[in-house]
Parts: sequence; structure tokens; C-alpha cells
Amino acid sequence: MKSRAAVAFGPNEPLKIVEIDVEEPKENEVLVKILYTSVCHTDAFTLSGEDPEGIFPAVLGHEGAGVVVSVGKGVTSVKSGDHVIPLYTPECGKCEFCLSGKTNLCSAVRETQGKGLMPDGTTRFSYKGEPIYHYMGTSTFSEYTVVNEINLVKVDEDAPLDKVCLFGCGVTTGLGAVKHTAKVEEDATTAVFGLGAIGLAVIQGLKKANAKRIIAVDLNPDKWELAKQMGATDFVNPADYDRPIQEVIVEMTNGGVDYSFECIGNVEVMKSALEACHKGWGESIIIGVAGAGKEIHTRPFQLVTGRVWRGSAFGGVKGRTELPGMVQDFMDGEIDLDSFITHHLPFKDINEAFDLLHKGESIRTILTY
Ligand code: NAD
Ligand code: AHE
Ligand code: ZN
Repeated sequence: MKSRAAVAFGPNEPLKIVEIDVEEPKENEVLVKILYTSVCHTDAFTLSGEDPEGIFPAVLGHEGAGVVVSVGKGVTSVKSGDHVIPLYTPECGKCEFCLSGKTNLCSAVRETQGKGLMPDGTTRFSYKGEPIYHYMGTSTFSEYTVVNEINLVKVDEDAPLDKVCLFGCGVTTGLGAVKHTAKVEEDATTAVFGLGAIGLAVIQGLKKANAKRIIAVDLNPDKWELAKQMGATDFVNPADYDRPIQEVIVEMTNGGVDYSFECIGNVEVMKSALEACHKGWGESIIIGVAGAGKEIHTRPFQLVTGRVWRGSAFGGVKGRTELPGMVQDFMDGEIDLDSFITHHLPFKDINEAFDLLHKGESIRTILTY
């Protein structure tokens, strides 16, 4: 079938809206009509050419929601008409990772997913007869996309898809990093570096966890208002200081924070976030994604003296198990999604959504097909 898609033909080129060909879903695959998608910084990161797994031409996009059109042989958990959210972290429930009880990472399709392919080693997308690669197992920047059954979660039909699409990445990642990765306790002292959707969702999670102090760190003071609304107690702009920001935070907190979260993807900030932690127990969670060749560094003494570095993918959330409950929490007013939505645009203006993100003017833009 034909589908309108925003194709990334090469690194650093604007996406091009073209009509691509989409094949029928094969065994264990599902054809989904995407109704809404937003743009996460990771899409911009891959488009920049910095992603070691970045491959072109590709249909990017991993924060979306839609309706099942048809299913391939063997698919049992979803049917035509179901409302679904694509998951870049799948959940097969059977692999060593899924059965470990220690991680949300699933290995079932990770290898081919990272190469922009479906598990049989081919793509379902093409343009003028040439293959177009998939992205993160989701490719929500195409009106019709094919995903594996295990990369989909069915959600309540009453949930507004133009909002719950945010559970496809940003909000789930931030909330999950607090709950699953850091396991933040009541009265904790915390710092959040980077106040995009991820950092703001971390702040929302910290507020839910009753953290005593939430220090929001960003170079852009325009982000402060929303951070405060989410529950931040202090704002620190590194540009206002002529010494390392970790020193400022250690001083402000009488020894450092119990938990810090890096939500930018900058390895120098990752160092600051770790060193802003309290000696003996402070934990720093890396959420930001850094480019090819980048490495983190600190004096090993920082770890010897009890600080801990952890990483978090999709907030440690098992999508098929947990997203229906998170959608319910949103419906019950326990999770705020509306505050993340700063802009709405038609799908054709997707490059403008990237520009707004780069300029720091948007948190999330909802694109409507
Ligand atoms: P965003 O661009 O909306 O937000 C980033 C924020 O960081 C901006 O407010 C910006 O002003 C601020 N910033 C940039 N450089 C800074 C610096 N040196 N010091 C302080 N603040 C600085 O991005 P986002 O969509 O919120 O994504 C944030 C990061 O999280 C990205 O790296 C993205 O790839 C990553 N991410 C990871 C996961 C995961 O599962 N691990 C999931 C989603 C996103
Ligand atoms: N492909 C990159 C890494 C990108 C990355 O770390 N992705 C995160 C999700 S970011 C969502 O916005 C993730 O889940 N990683 C775990 C995984 O298995 O991909 C690289 O460096 O090669
Ligand atoms: Zn993302």
C-alpha cells in the first residue's frame, strides 16, 4: 500500500515527505495506522548522523500512537481496530532478558531492530523500488508502519491517542527512571540536568516519590517555569557560575544529592551529575544518549567513595506489562501529560517540530497525520 512518510534520506538533511510503499505484515507482524507522533531528541540525534546505529534512508520516529489495520500470521495479542502504542523496547516475555526479572531490555529482535530491519532481515518500506530502513522497531514518521507484535502494546480505547502517544518514550522514560532505575525514596535530595520532556518527566516522578528537594539544571532559563510547575524546588543555570556546577550543587546541598539524572546526552554534564552526588551513597542515572565515540570520565575515586553510576533505557519500564496501567493513571489524573504538549502541527510540518526542539522552544510537538 502507499503511505505518506517523512523520510530521512541522509544525515543532517531535512526530512522529505514522500509517498512510500509499505508491504503487508508478515508472520508475527502488525500493520498500524499512526494517527499521532511527536519528536524526541533521540530522533534529532539519529538524524544528526551521530548515532552509531543510524542508517539511511530511514523512517524515523518512536513516540506515536495509532490503530491496528491488519495482522500477520500468528499474531494473537492485537487485532484490527485496537488502539496501540509502538514500543522501541519490546517485551517478548520469553528471552533470557525478559525472564531475568532484572531488566526491561528484551533481546528477541534487538539485533535486526538496530540494523533497521524486520526479523527476517528485510524491510517493509520502499521508495521507487529501493528499500527504506525501519528505526527503533517503530518508524512512527510513516502514516502506515509495520512493527513486530512484541513492539506493540494495546491501550484503552477511551484514552486520547493525541496525548498518550507521549508514553511511547519521553514521559515513560522519565517517570520510570525515578521509580525503576533509581528507586528514589521519600525526602530524597535530587538534581535533574536538562529540562526537556525527559527531565521534566523525571521531575514529575520525583514529585510523586515525595523527594524533598528537586534542583533543576538547564542553560535555558525559559525551561524553569514548567520545571517549577512539575515540582522543581530550585533552578540552577550553569552559565551563571564560573566554577563547575557540581561544586555549586554540593555546596547548596551540604554534601551532594542523593540522586541525580542526566537528561541531555552530554558526557561532560554526565561527569558533573555524578560528582554532584553525595559521598558514600549518591547515585547518578544516565538517561541522555551521547554520540559515537563519546565516553564518560571521572576520577575512579568518585566511585571508590561510594557514588554510583547507572543507566536507564525507557525508564526500565516493561512496555506491554506496564503501559496499560500508566495510561490508566493518566486517565485517573495521576499523570500529567498536557504540560508536555507545547505545540501542535500537521504531520507535513514535521521539520518545524525538529526546529522548535533544537531552538529549545518546545517540549513536545504533537504531529497529526
Ligand atoms: P530536549 O532537547 O528537549 O532537552 C534537553 C535539554 O537539555 C534542553 O532543555 C537544553 O536546554 C538542555 N541542555 C543542553 N545542554 C545543556 C547543558 N550543557 N547543561 C544544561 N542543560 C543543557 O531533549 P529530550 O527529548 O528531553 O531528550 C533528552 C535526552 O534524553 C536526549 O539525549 C535523548 O536522546 C535522551 N533520551 C534517552 C532515553 C532513554 O531511554 N535513555 C529516552 C528518551 C530520550
Ligand atoms: N543507537 C544508539 C543508542 C541509542 C539509545 O541509547 N537508545 C535508548 C533509547 S533513546 C529513546 O529516545 C535505548 O533504549 N537504548 C537501549 C537499546 O537497546 O537501544 C547507539 O549508541 O548505538
Ligand atoms: Zn525518545
